[in-house]
Amino acid sequence: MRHTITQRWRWLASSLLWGVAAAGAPQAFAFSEPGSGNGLAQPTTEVLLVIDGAIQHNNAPGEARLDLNIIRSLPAHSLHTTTAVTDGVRRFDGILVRDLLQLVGAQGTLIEARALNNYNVDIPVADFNDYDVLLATHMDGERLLPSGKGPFWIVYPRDDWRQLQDIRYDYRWVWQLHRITVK
Ligand SMILES: Nc1nc2c(c(=O)[nH]1)N[C@H]1C(S)=C(S)[C@@H](COP(=O)(O)O)O[C@H]1N2
Ligand SMILES: [Mo]
Repeated sequence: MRHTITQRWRWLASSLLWGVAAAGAPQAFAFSEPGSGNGLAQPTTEVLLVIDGAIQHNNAPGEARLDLNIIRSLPAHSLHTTTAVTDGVRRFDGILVRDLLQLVGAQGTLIEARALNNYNVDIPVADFNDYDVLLATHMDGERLLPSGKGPFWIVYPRDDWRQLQDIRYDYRWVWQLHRITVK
């Protein structure tokens, strides 16, 4: 991406200001307050997923605000599976939910996954250790959009495991995911 001269100067000026603020008044600096930023990058584009609850790493008071850049910093993973709501085998791309939970230092045994349409469900964290469950960003190479199943869809490797071919797992396939609370 190309930036105008003005954008560059603005960036430089604000970097310098932040630098001075950090050097001059470290005690009063927001990022040094406990709970308002430890070890997690700040989002630089639209925040698409917020994780709160029992997490060790955050970038805002009590929560991790994640944009696509932060999410894409985790290893890419893909799987092929049929789903309950589409025809045939689909390819999904994204990241592993367990990598996401590790990124924020999740401590709990359950996650509450919440969707844009207010659907919500508790999912045992054990699922993500037992199976390569995806936080899917793409289906068949197309970005999942909020008007469909996006911005994120929790996708189980259903076709690889007989035990996942069950209604108890189907309702954990949360689409339009936008918030996770670790409990
Ligand atoms: N965002 C969102 N995700 C959701 C749902 C929902 O209503 N909204 N329904 C769940 C349920 S109950 C099931 S069984 C699966 C499959 O969806 P289906 O009810 O359309 O077959 O998606 C799950 N994910
Ligand atoms: Mo369902």
